[in-house]
Amino acid sequence: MLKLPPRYDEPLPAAFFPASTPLPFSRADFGANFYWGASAAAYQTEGAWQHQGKGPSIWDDFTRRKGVIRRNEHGRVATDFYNRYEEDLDLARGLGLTDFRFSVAWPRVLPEGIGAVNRRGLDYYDRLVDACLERDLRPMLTLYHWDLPSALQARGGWTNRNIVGWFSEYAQIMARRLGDRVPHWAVINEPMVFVGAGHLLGVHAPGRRHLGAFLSAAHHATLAQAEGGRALRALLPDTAQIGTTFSCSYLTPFRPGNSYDQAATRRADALLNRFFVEPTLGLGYPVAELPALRWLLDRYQKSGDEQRMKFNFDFWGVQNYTREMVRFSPWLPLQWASLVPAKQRGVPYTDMGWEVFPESLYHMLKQFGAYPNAPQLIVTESGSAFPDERQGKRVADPARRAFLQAAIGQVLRAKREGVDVGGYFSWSLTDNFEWAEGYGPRFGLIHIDYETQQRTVKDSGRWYKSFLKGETLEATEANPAQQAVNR
Ligand code: GCO
Repeated sequence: MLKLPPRYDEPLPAAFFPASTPLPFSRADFGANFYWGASAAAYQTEGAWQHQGKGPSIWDDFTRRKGVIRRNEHGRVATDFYNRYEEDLDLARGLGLTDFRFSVAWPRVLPEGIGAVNRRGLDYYDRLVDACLERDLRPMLTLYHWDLPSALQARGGWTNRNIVGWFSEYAQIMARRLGDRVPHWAVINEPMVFVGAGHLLGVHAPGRRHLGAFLSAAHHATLAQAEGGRALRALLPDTAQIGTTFSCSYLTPFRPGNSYDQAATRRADALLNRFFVEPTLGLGYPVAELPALRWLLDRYQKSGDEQRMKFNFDFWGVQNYTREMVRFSPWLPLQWASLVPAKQRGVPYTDMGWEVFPESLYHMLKQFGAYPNAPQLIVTESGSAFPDERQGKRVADPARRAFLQAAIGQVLRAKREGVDVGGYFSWSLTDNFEWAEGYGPRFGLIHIDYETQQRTVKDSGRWYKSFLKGETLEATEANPAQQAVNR
C-alpha cells in the first residue's frame, strides 16, 4: 500500500502526533535559557558564487555535471542570502527566534583553501554576525557545511591527511576574526553525510564511489572535527561554546523478531549513529560491530590518532529527520544491512521519502544523552519537506506545522526524562537548495518564490512565532489526528 504525503484538506495521519507527545506544553516548559533557532547553510542559500573574490567549491563543480542534480539545478543564486541576509534576519527576529545558525563558505574566505585570505569574504561574515547581534539573534557559526574549496579537492580533499592542518588554519582565521562576537561554534556539519554521500555513494560532491576514499575521508574528518575544536578552544578559551553536529536516525529492525535484522540494525547503528561520535569520547571507532573498519585502522590510522580524535566538546548538535528500518541484506556499503524505504512500508512520508516519525528525535536524544561524559545536546537540525499551498498572501503547510509541533514535543519528553538538551533549531529558516534534490523539497518556515525571491512566512513559521510568544499547544487545538490520538 502506498500512502502519499497528506493533502491540505485531509486530516493528517496519526503518525504526525504520537500519543507520547506531552501535551499540553508551552515554551515555559523548556526553561528561560533554552535556545530557539533556525538553521541554514552557505551553499544552500548564499548564491553569489563568484562574487567579491570567492573561490570555487566542490559544490560549484559538482552541480555543473549533467544529471547529478534534479533538473540540473545549482546554488549559483539560491535564495540570494548573500544580498538579502538583512531581510531574512529581520524575518527570523520577527518570528521571535533567539538563535540563528549559518555556515561559512570556506572558499569565500580562502579562495585557494589555504594561504591568502579574501578580505571581502571575511568582511561579509563580519557584517552577517553583526546583523544577527543587532537583532538579538545569537549566531551559531558552522565552519564546514560541505562546500570544500576546489583547490583543496585538487589535492585530494578529504582523502588527503593534510586537510586536518588546512582545516585548522581556516578555523583559526575565523576564530580570530569573529571569536569576540560568536558564542556558538559548530565545527563540522554531519560528517557521515558528506563523507558517505560524497565518497562512497557518489550522490553528493565530490561525487566519488570508492571504499578507500570513503574510509580515508572518514578518518580525516574525525581528526579534523577534534583538531578544529582544539584550534577554536586555544584561541577562545573562555568565550566560545564549541560543538560539532551529527546526522542520526533511530533504527529498528524491519522484522523485529528476526535475529539477522537485529544484527543488521546494530551494524547500521554503528555506522550511521556512532562512527563519528564515539572517537570524540576516546572510545575509538565501533570496530566490534564493523570489522571492515580494520582496513581503515591499518591503512589510515597512525599511532597517536586515537588521542587526536578525542575532544571534549561543549555540545553535540543532534540532527534528526526520520527513523529507518533495517533489514539484513548482502549490500556491502551498509555492512550487510539495507534500509527499507518508507514508501515500501506503507507509512506516511515526506517529500524526501522519509518516514514521518517525530519520536525518532526523542530516541536519538536518549541514545546520545546516555553516553557517560556526553556534553550538552542541542538539536541543531530537525524539520520536514512538504509541498506548500499558496492561499493568497498566506502559505498553508499543515503537515510541516504538525511535524514541528510534534518534534518540539519529543524534545520536551526527552528533557523531562533527564536528557541535557539545550536548544532546538528548525531546519530551515527559508526554503533552499536541497543538494541532489535541487529546489524541489521545501523545508523552510519561510517560503521562497524563486522567480522573484519574495519571502512569505508559512503557517508553520506563524505557529512557531506564537509558540515562542508563549502560546500553549493544547491537545484539542492542533489537528484531527492529534485529537484522535489524545482522546
Ligand atoms: C544536513 C543538512 C541540510 C539538509 C537537511 C535536509 O545537514 O543534512 O544540514 O543541509 O538540507 O538535512 O536534508
